[in-house]
Amino acid sequence: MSARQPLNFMPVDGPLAALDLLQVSRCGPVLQVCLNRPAKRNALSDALIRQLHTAFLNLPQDIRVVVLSGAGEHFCAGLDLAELVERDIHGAVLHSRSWHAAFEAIQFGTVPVIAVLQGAVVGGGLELAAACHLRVAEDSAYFGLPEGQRGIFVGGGGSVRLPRLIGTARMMDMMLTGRVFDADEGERHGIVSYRTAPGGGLAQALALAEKIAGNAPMTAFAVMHALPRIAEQSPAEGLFTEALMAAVAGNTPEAQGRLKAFLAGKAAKVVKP
Ligand code: 1HE
Repeated sequence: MSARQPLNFMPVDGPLAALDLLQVSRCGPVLQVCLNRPAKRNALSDALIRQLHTAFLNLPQDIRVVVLSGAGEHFCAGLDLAELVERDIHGAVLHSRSWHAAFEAIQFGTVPVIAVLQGAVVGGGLELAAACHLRVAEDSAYFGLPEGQRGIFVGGGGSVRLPRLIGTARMMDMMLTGRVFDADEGERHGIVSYRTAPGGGLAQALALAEKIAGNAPMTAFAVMHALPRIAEQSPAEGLFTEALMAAVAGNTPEAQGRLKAFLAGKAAKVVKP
């Protein structure tokens, strides 16, 4: 972890500092939340899920982007299998719902979240990555859903988010055959938004975070909250929701200021890559 941590990240105070399974630090408007159970490959225990939920419900108000990472060689080995045994049916439903609540706080929280992925991104780890808004993968990353082999099913929102990301047929293949995708395949299939060399994930995520932090907060809100909902609506409803969201976003003082700046020749043009 320390090799990946730029020097200008500072520890945080308050409730986030008390979370012993996460390492939370900040650099200006960017908060880094790092899963910190490397000895267990960042497996998601009940306590770690609770701490993730707490972290995303208590983001400092001046934070504009979160970078979610995992300490060590692997992003996350998924559900802590040591805790799976001895759970009755009611307990299992509540357990899955606790993941849903925590991951909802990520996907539909206050700021965009960029996941930095290396090594294993499997089972619940892939479900967690799917709840984030962008995914940066180092070359070492690989993606699997070993639930099929373990005799269980996804329970962290994977059946809702992953088909939308990679397609139902591909998810069926992963769960039925244990197929694992490497970073190239993950990129081709839509899991990975950006690829980097080993050790480059955090720097890439920070460069993206800087761009995102420069956006108008209402635009970030519209992208996070309106866009996925519109995608689930009928075209007629979607267009109506879009019109309302566009009117709200366009009438903020910040939008007005940005439009005037462009017209005065004071804002960046769109540049061909
Ligand atoms: C664990 C877990 C875990 C590692 N729960 N303890 N997830 C899986 O089925 C993936 C299971 N894990 C693995 O396949 C491998 O551990 C990895 C490929 C992730 C990493 O391999 P490696 O060789 O680097 O580590 P390791 O030696 O296998 O594991 C190191 C330790 O972490 C070891 O414990 P130790 O006490 O013997 O040192 C492992 O037991 C422990 N460990 N992964 C508990 N997952 C809401 S539903 C979601 C459903 C799912 O996520 S199912 C998928 C579960």
